[in-house]
This record gives sequence, C-alpha cells and structure tokens, in this order.
Amino acid sequence: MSSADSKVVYRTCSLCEACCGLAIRVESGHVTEVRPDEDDVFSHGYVCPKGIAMGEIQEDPDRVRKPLRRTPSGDFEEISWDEAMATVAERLAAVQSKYGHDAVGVYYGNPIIHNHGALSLRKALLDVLKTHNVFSAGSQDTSPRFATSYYLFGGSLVTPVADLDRATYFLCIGANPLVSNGSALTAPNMRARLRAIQERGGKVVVVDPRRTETARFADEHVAIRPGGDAAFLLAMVRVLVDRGLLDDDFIAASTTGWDDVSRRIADLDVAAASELCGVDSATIERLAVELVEADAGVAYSRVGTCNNRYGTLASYATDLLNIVAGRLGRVGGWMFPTPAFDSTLITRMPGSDGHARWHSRVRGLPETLGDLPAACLAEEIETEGAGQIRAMLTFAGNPILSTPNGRRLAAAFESLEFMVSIDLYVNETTRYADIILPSAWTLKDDHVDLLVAAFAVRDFARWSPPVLELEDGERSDWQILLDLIKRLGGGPSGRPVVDSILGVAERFGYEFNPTKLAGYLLRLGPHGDRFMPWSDGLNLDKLKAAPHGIDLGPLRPGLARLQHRDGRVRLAPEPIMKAFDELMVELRSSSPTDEVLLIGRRELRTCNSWIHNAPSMVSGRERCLLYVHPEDAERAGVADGAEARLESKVHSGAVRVHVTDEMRPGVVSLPHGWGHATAAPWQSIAGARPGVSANDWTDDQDVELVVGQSILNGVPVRLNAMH
Ligand SMILES: Nc1nc2c(c(=O)[nH]1)N[C@H]1C(S)=C(S)[C@@H](COP(=O)(O)OP(=O)(O)OC[C@H]3O[C@@H](n4cnc5c(=O)[nH]c(N)nc54)[C@H](O)[C@@H]3O)O[C@H]1N2
Ligand SMILES: Nc1nc2c(c(=O)[nH]1)N[C@H]1C(S)=C(S)[C@@H](COP(=O)(O)OP(=O)(O)OC[C@H]3O[C@@H](n4cnc5c(=O)[nH]c(N)nc54)[C@H](O)[C@@H]3O)O[C@H]1N2
Ligand code: SF4
Ligand SMILES: [Mo]
Repeated sequence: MSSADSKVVYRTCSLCEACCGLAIRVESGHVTEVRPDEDDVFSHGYVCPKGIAMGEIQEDPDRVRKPLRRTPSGDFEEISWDEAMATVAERLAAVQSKYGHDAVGVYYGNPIIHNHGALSLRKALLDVLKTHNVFSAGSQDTSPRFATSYYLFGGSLVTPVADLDRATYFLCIGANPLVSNGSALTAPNMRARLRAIQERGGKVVVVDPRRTETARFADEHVAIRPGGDAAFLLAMVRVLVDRGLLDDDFIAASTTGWDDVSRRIADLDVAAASELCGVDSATIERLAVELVEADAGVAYSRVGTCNNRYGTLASYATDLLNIVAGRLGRVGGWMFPTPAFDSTLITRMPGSDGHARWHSRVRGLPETLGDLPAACLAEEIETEGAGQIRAMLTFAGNPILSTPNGRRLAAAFESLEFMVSIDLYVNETTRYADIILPSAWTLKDDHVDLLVAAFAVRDFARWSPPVLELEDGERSDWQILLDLIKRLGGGPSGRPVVDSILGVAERFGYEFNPTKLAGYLLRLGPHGDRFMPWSDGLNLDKLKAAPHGIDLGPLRPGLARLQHRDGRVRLAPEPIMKAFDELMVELRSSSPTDEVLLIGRRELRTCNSWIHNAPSMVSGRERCLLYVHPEDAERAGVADGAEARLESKVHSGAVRVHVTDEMRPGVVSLPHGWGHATAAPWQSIAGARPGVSANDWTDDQDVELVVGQSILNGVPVRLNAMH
C-alpha cells in the first residue's frame, strides 16, 4: 500500500528488554500496522505478539489523553495542563513546606527503564524534591542484582550477561526466557539462540519449581524448591572446591576475598543444601562438573531467584560459581557488555551509585541505587511522625498490583493528602491520584536504549525516530517532568552550576532535550567518536543514518569494565557474607517447611500489569489461574477449573485452579499483574476479564536479607476448596 501520507517507521520495541526492531506503518496520523523489521541488525525480524500490539495500545480509546482531576465522587474530570501542573507543583510544595522534604514519596515503575527522556530527568526531579522516600520496581526485580554488581564489580550497572551466542552449556536458574524474552539478558529470539546452543552440541538446563516453557524446551529440568537457589549454587561451588576444579589462576590474579569465602564454603554441607533446595546431591554434583567441563559453560539467574529470602545471596552465588569456574569475562561465559550509550558514565558520578547509604524510617531497610524497598512504602505512609509520607508522585508504575500486600498499599494511598500520577491509564493505582498527567507515550517521542542495551548479548546501537507527531495538548513524559521540575524551582540537570548555565543558554534559545544528552553519552562512550566526527566512532547522526541499527560485534572478553580501582572482583563483601552466614545457620538448624509455597508466573501476552486493555492481549482462554500439582489439588479437594480459597498471612480470597503436573508438588503458581476489577470503570476490556492480583497474597513485612527485596516467590499459603 502506498499513499501520500502513508509511511513506515523503523523503531525499537520498548515493551520488554529484548529491544526488537519493529516496522510501523502510519497512515493519516494513526498506526495501522506493526510488523517485524526484517533488516534489523539485532533482532533480524523476530518479534513477539506484544510488539505487534503496540498499535492497539497507541490507539486505545480508554487511554487518558487530557489531564484529569479526581472529583469528590471518585470519578475524574478533564482540566487544562496549566491548571493541572500548577496544582501539582503547589500541592507538593505545600506538603513539603509543612512537613519537610521526606513527606513527598516517589514511585518509579518499570517502563522508565525504556524511557531515556524520563531517565535523564530522574536526578533533577529527586534533587529538587530532596526526598529520601524514593521507591521503584527494582525491589520487585533487580535490586539484588544491582547490589551484587555494586559490591563485586564496583558499579550497580556493571552486570555480566550470559554470552548466549557462544556458550555451549547454559544453566538457567529462576528465569523463563522463552516467555519473558529475557531479563538482564537482552537477546531477541531466545528460542533460536537456545536451539543454537543445542545445535552446537551444547546443553540447556533449567532450574525452576515449574516445568516452564523454557524447561520443556531444555535438555534437562531441575525442579528446585522455591528459595533454594543460594544453597543450590553455593553447594555447586563446594563441589568444585572438593574436586579441585577451581580456576585457581583466575581467582589469584583477578579477585580478592576468596579466603573469606572458601572458609564458609568449606563449612557448607552439600547434603544439607540438597535437603533445603530439594535437589538431590548427585544432581548438584553432576551439574557442577558439567558446567565446568563444558567448552563454554555459563550460569544465569533472574527474577525467580531474586524475589525471595536469599535473593542477593543467590545473585552473588551465580556470579561466584561463574567466577571460580573461570567463566567471568571469557568467551561463551559470563561477560560484560560494552554498551554504546554508557549508562555507567552517569552512575560513576559522585553520589549516584551505592547501597545502604540511607535507610527507611520505620523498618530501617536500606536503599539500593537510590531506591528504598517498596515493601516499606505502605508503612511509611501510615506511620505518624517526622518523615511520614503525606503525598505521592507515581511515574509509570502500578504498585498496587506489583508490590507486596497491594491491598494495604491501596488503603495507604487513600489516606494521602495529595497524589499525582504520570501514566497512560486510570488504573488500580492511579485511581487514587488527585491529578493524573497523561503521557503521550513512547511512539510520539524518539527513542534510544540508555539502559537495557547494557545487558545485551551483542553490542549494538540504534536511534528510533518518533512514529507519530505530538498533537496540540499532548506532552511527552520528559516534557511533563521538566515542567514540574522547573515549577518546583529546579533545573534540567539537577546540578545547580550546570542548571544555571543551561538557564542562561535557554535565554539564548538552547532548549534542554534528553536525546542531546544521550548523544553526549554516546560520543563519550566506548564506541563514541569523542567529538571527532571524522573518526570511526559513533554519534547520533551516524545512528540516524542507520535506521535498522548498527551492530557493534560480539561481547569483548576481559574485565575492562570493572570499576574497583585495583581492577579485581571483591568476592567477600560484608553484607553478602552476613546473608551467607544466615543461610549457614538455616542449613544447620531447620528442616524445610512442608507448607504450600506460592510463586509467580509470566504469560506471553502480558507486560506486568498494564496491557490487558489491548483486545489481542486478553483474547482466548483465561490465564489468571493458580497452577496446582495433582497431589496438592487432591489434598485440598479442588478440581481443575474450579474456584478454590487461597489463604496467606495477609489475605484470603478465591482463585480459579488449573491442575497440572508441571508444578513441583507443594508449589502453586499465580501470575502477577491481574486484578483489574477496581479499574473496570476506566478500562473496559481489562475490567471485563479482571482476574485476581497475586500481590494481594504476598506479605510486605517479610523481606529479603540484604536489600529488603520483596519476597514474591515462596510465599507460604493454604489451599482449600470453596464452601
Ligand atoms: N510476557 C512477559 N514478558 C515479560 C514480562 C511480563 O510481564 N510478561 N515482564 C518483564 C519483566 S519486568 C521482567 S523483570 C522479566 C523477567 O523475566 P524472568 O526473569 O525470565 O522472569 P519470569 O518469567 O517471571 O521467570 C521466573 C521463573 O522463576 C521461577 N521461580 C519462582 N521462584 C523460584 C525460585 O525460588 N527459584 C527458582 N530457581 N525459580 C523460581 C518461576 O517459576 C518462573 O518460571 O520479564 C519481562 N518480560
Ligand atoms: N508477585 C509478583 N509481583 C511482581 C513480579 C513478580 O514476578 N511477581 N515482578 C515484578 C517486576 S519484575 C516488575 S518490573 C514490577 C513492575 O511493576 P510496576 O512498574 O509498578 O508496574 P507495571 O505493571 O510495569 O506498570 C507500568 C505502569 O506504567 C504505565 N506506563 C506504561 N508506559 C508508560 C510510559 O511510557 N509513560 C508513563 N508515564 N507511563 C507508562 C502503565 O499504564 C502502568 O500503569 O512488578 C513486579 N511485581
Ligand atoms: S520480545 Fe519484547 S521487545 Fe520484542 S517484540 Fe516482544 S515485547 Fe517487544
Ligand atoms: Mo521487571
């Protein structure tokens, strides 16, 4: 088809970390078709059904398009941008002048990681708000990974990834990449990449309490008990020690602290670890030997291992296993990407990175990379005293569905003096906002991967143009944030000297633009032109001339990305060793619980909580089901397809059950991000198939040991027939 106002725009999909290239057809100002970009240098024509649904989300008639004000009846009315922005600035400032800076809380949701505009203003907003009460999706996701990287490698964003395309043995723990498309592992078309490992004569092993889509594809599935990963992985290290299979040269040349660690490992009893993790000792031993004896073995772990009691220790143990097996920085192993847009240039700035530099007021939980654990958000709102949160700003987040004990948080939000949400929808969270500021959304802005390309299995760079123009009355996220920052008395950089220069510059017609800023990171980064446009290095103009992206080659071997001054990995950071010691106490003392444990699940056509109003994402069979092993179903007296009562410490409610032997006995699985009944007035399609929220059952008072990660996997529950 061709017509004067029809065009195809090549564009990175920003719905998940895989960064697939899309070819989006636009006609008369509307998205009419989304297809894979066959020529994309990174995804080579791969996309999943979500990428194709970008058009539906763009055109969704239920999206919020104008600023809204909550009315006394709990409904919303449209107001002008000027009135909305003035109200927000005035109310936030009033709360802070009455109660102090910490009285305003901020929650950043997951989509910010794909939003270079909002990311580049994060510091400026927090500098002007001067609050310690900052929360994010990190404590449901990556905080254990960040803290581990911070301690071991010197920077939270210095994160190794599995060199999938050259590995011959892939041990995949607590991740389901065939469905999630990878997390902290940016690699479109996982199926093809895993198949290629097998075709090279290699092996894929999945460690997961559920026989997942990835486990079924793999050569071997190990049905571990939830929360058992740290014990499992550290026992593997013990096996390597016992059998003399360590890479002693690497440990001596490139690490410090091994003595501290090896002393603990020597005390770790493989049989006790086996008992705790529910994997027999022979399997632990065989897998350890297989990993180290493979030509190119690598262990990888993600969300399933992070969101439980030993989340940071398990992330650490993944690194430790790769390190002592000699796989860090080696081809086909656990390697550091060299991203074109080098986000570590930002986190290297003084005060930008760290862990436990301050703590939450009520429970004393530590910050990680600037964020406090969301598990303590409700109590910080409810508990009176200096520093109590009285007003909230949520940006691209839905914490009522995505953080533990969502019902308690909902009641806390209801009690706030003021709340503002920057979002696309009125949903389970934003319905509590006094003002909703609508984002025009990603397709109306240009796009660069400031963050997630730092986890890519190949180095690459892309710039995507806007697909659609901003219309009158529409604003991008960064424009909303910048306006708010200025109204609160701040500037675009958050650094007073720079801001005053920028202020002068603005008078001379220079306007802040986040893509310009990203352009500097690109030019200064490892693939950049260092401001010498005649060189081979990259700049934005070169990216703009390559609509399908620029491939920058396979991951580079070595440890050049390490940020500790001595260039070595620190193997024995104190906070993680403390968690190790606690695990040792548990290994010695307790016998594993025989309670039923609840874990999570991702489904192919979900994006956490927020794309269920796109018709193609909710068609077909019901997916918000509790998966239960036949033995547990029989014990509880519940049949396949029936409703059952699920009870945890914080909630009791009905769920529909699917009986399947893909579950490990004693473990039940419910996907998160459902539970849309309260959003039904504003989201007709999501509201019609609401499901229930898994985080009604998870407990905000029970957190992980090092970073205060939410425990969303391995939650003790009881299952009974409905009466
Ligand atoms: N389709 C889809 N894709 C997504 C998302 C989505 O919502 N839907 N969300 C995106 C986001 S934000 C992220 S962070 C990534 C996450 O991507 P992944 O890290 O791959 O996360 P999950 O798919 O949830 O897989 C986690 C696995 O851990 C298992 N598990 C649970 N508890 C334990 C445990 O204690 N030990 C072990 N070993 N395994 C356990 C679960 O059964 C599950 O199969 O996915 C992204 N991609
Ligand atoms: N039980 C359980 N809970 C979990 C998980 C689990 O595995 N189990 N996984 C956790 C993980 S990994 C994550 S990342 C979190 C996610 O938790 P959150 O980030 O809190 O939730 P999302 O569902 O991603 O909600 C994103 C929100 O941003 C809005 N939005 C989307 N795009 C944009 C945009 O471009 N601009 C603006 N302004 N708004 C936008 C959407 O409408 C939606 O309201 O959930 C976590 N919760
Ligand atoms: S895999 Fe992720 S990046 Fe690729 S099309 Fe699907 S949602 Fe988009
Ligand atoms: Mo996530």
